[in-house]
Amino acid sequence: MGVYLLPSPPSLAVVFISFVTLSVHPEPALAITRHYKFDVVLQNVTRLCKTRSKVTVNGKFPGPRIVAREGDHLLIKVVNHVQNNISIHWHGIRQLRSGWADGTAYITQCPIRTGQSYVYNYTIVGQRGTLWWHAHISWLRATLYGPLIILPKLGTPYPFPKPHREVPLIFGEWFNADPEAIINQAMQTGGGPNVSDAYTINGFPGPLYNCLAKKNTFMLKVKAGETYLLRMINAALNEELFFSIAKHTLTVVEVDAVYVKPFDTETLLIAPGQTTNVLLKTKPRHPNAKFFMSARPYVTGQGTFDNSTVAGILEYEVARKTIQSSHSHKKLPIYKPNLPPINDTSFVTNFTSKLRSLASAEFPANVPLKVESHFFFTVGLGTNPCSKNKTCQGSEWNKVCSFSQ
Ligand SMILES: [Cu+2]
Repeated sequence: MGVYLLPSPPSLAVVFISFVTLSVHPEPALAITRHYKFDVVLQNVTRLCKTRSKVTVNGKFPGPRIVAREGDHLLIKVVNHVQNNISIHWHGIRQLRSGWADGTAYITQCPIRTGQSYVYNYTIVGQRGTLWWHAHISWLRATLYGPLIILPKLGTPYPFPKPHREVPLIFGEWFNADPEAIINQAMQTGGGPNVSDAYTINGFPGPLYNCLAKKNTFMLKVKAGETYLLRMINAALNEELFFSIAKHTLTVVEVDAVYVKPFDTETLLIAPGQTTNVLLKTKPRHPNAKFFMSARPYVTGQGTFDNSTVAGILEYEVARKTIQSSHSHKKLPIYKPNLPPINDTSFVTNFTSKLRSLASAEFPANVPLKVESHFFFTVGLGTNPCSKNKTCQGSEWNKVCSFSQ
């Protein structure tokens, strides 16, 4: 059972360091340098009642979170203790004048080899919100991922009510098999890769899968009458996901580390790689019920995919004085949300059309209003003919070889 809460910012250490910086320089320079160390190691992880050795950062699944402020400088030392080549990508960071720290293997850097290390060195410029980090080589991102949280500059409030607590919610996929073996097989046959065995929330598949172990479900404990900021990240490998919390409304306030015009929704859609911050206002009084927080894929194409539902549980804390009362142990009912049908494109179109810039004085929408050039985009899927005497599994028995745009 995982309870996963962010400490309320700012931490004392940050305040202290910033104060020292402030008193040395005549100009207020509130940014600081933050150091992290990522040891990439194998770790036994038990999910779906099965224990598997997985590639992790610091033995954690999902990996540790990075918390920084806008303007801060990050120094992250990644040490590779496993047999795979590794690189870590800082998803969504603009990397202004630090492209070599982007972490895309064979594009901006050679991967880190076994026994070697690399220090990612970059400054967060003009960005604040929820991003994430993940391995950027082969399918190692199946288990190597974690939140990258950028708080506003010290003393700068959010453009929405200050939440009581902040909670990262990361969606992922769990494979009982070794994800590297799955993608290697797909590369050889030219077919689609085998699908995952479960989706996860903060690494946990939840009670709808065939494993009733208590440690299989993410629990979020909340107080009545408070506002929570859920920092949602879709770290699933390929699937877009619908998400909803039974009998609760979510207010979308930020997408991909950009503030948006707040809007209320019962359900949201989050694409792989995307992040979405929502405010969750809890019920004014203890509801004597628990609530599923569920996600399942939105799919319209052909091909196989994991058609299952992950659920975490939203649970209200009981006030101290009622804990000893006789009915505190009674079984509470659990409500489940109604998610849209798997191919509900009209829901998706309606939802995405609600995403609008905040367009405030502080965060204006300075976009070009005059169209000067028109572009024609095409999207295609390439196939190679299957070589003689070989069996291929791509469309029309060819090998799927590329995706082009
Ligand atoms: Cu990415």
